[in-house]
Amino acid sequence: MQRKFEIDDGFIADQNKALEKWIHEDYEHLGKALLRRQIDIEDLVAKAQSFRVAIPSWGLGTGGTRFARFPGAGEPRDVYEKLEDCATLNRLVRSTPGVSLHIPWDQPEDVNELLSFARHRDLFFEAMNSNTFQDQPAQQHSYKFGSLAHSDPAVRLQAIDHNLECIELGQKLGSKAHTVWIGDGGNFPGQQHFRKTLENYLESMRTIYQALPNDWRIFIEHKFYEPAFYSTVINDWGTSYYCARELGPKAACLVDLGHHAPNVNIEMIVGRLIQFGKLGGFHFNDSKYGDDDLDAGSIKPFQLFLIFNELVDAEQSNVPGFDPAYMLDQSHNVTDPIESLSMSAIEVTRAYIQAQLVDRVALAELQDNCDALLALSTVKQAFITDVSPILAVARQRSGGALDPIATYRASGYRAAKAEERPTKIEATVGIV
Ligand code: AOS
Ligand code: ZN
Ligand code: ZN
Repeated sequence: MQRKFEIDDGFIADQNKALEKWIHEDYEHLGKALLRRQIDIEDLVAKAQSFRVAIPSWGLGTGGTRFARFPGAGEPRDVYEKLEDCATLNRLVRSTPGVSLHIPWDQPEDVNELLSFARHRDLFFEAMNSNTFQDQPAQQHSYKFGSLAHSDPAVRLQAIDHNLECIELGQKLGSKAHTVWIGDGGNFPGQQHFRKTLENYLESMRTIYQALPNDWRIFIEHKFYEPAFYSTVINDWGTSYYCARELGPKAACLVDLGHHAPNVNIEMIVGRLIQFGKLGGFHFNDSKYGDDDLDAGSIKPFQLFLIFNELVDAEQSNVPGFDPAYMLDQSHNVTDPIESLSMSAIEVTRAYIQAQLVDRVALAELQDNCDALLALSTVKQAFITDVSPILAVARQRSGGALDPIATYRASGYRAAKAEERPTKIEATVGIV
């Protein structure tokens, strides 16, 4: 077999040498500043080192829009090449060993081969994802008018079976969760009966839930529009919460940051789901208008921080059953996916570490005393603290890069992959 190009640990260590002095100087300075706030910087490094966010297999390729897709040279052509890129990403940032697969896009011919391919690269499999929003070749029934919520029981059955196959495959791969996002909905008023379609969905999900192993969780991902433009069956967190409750303890809600109406207070939804014991996980990304699937923290970093403020608060107060799955869900149209995913992994970790800086004892007192201004500034103080040296040192101590993007570019990885992976001509456009 042809030897594939890899970024090795030695190369990363060499690249780190040039930056080490300055970063460690900044780290020392930050350590002193944090000590004045009774915060031990070493604790934060340990937290950053243990933070994990899973990579969506579909995020490794160039996404595209409804209008066009501009394939990037050297992009992965199959699940193995996606895993190669995931391994590279994880080598650089050391916080992304989990991969979330999408079936049938990533359907392996040989499950054991895929498993050992991943293990050899220190990767493992996070939540499985089903796909009943697209028709596949040779599929008996079309999902044009829905899947799990379709009016025709035969279509529903086909969609149920597909989800069961995903769970079965996931069990072989060591996954412990299944995410269900459906495209079901209507484009026009009157097209769908709201109550009937939700009842159909629930009936289908009950069958899937019954097949779920006891140590698994099923995540319900809501979305308020697209591909249906008038109504969606699982449109918001309220509907998602209702369904998760109806199904049982293994079902929980997944929050994709791009799946809410503009200006919705997402951190508050997160707080509510924590309180109700139904926060299953996240698809982190960012957006300006809709489900833009932009890099995490690129548009609204304060929102990302406020979400983590809720998560860290729950973590520190030991909320029973609190164990959300963190995943990215992005689509890259104009950037190299490995670079964008590195940035996002770093930004999500940044928000997590910044949220650790909130003085929660002081905040609780300010809240009790109705001191709105100082409560805000307590939260803001954490957000404006530049924790970059903590993130860099954490990566370095785990064997990763002080500057992942510079190291990646210096390695020539993408150019090497362009040689190894001659592009397939693809006419497809768009990814959701
Ligand atoms: C769709 O908008 C959702 O975000 C899903 O998570 C979807 O499965 C994923 O984006 C892959 O297409
Ligand atoms: Zn998503
Ligand atoms: Zn989405």
